[in-house]
Amino acid sequence: ARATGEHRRPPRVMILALSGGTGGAKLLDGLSQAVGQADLAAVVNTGDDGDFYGLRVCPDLDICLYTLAGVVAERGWGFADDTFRCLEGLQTYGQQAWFGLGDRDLATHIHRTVLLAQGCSLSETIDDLAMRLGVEASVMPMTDAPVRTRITTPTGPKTFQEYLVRDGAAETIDRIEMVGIDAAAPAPGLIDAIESAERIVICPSSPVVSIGTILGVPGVRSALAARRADCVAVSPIVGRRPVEGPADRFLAGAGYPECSATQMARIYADVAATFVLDDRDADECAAIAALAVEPVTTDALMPDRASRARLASRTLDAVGVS
Ligand code: FO1
Repeated sequence: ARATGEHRRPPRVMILALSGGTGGAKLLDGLSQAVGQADLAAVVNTGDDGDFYGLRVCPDLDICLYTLAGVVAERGWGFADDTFRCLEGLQTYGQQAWFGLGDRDLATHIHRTVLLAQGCSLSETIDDLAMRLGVEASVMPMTDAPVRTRITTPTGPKTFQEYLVRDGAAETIDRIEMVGIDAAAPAPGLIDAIESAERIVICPSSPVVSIGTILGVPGVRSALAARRADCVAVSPIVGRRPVEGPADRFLAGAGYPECSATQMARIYADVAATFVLDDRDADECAAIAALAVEPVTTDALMPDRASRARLASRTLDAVGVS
């Protein structure tokens, strides 16, 4: 198999979304319900990527692809109804098996690794996976270069997945680094997509280790800042707590003093002129407005597919798309 990219239409991106894994993918699903996949593009964090048993695994990209393909498991990652026979076998052979790679999911990583070995770029492999999974939205990695998030705790440096999954995000963080980011170029088409999108949505993913990593790719933050008026960010923090994952630990590890919607709006103030936050945090609107960011309140939780579509519509409405 070779990635052809033949299914790609000429880019006519209407909505460009910046996303990490689970929380971001839920809003991507909402956006795809609101505008249709043909008018949706997503740029996705690759700092969580890693190699397991010689296979390239791209958790955030796969979560976004599986969600848009309608095959994601209920828990938000991996394939629905997957089995773990291969992982059990690996355990029998004394291999580490703390990262939950299901049998069907492994086919994705094997196929991607085969394509990479044939000389395809990461973008080409994602195009191919998207086409074969029936995803019509344009999904791209933030970069084709290897960028890896390194988390240093009192017990030493770890990969992102070692910190989050193997060690359960139990430790405080001393340092967060995006190894390789200074030498990384934006993925082909990314800067064009930022320049030509009608509106840009920053999904409710971690501002440090998901969106922060995308913004750290040289050239991305400044391209986005030029589109500030058309860019809206959605808060991943509700009631001073992360909706999912240990975003508070990552914020503290990156040196941000508080975990609040206002802190999110402050982090994005140079790139997003509009900020969607939860009704419960309406008392923060004045502080957000003081940043020259327009606060828009709504129910920002997404417990089901209908609420994803509703939040997506409200978010687009906040930047004049109805
Ligand atoms: N998250 C877990 O909490 N435990 C796992 O075993 C796990 C396996 C896994 C396999 C493939 C994949 O694409 C994602 C997976 N995730 C797992 C999710 C992932 O660790 C994180 O949610 C993202 O990296 C954060 O966005």
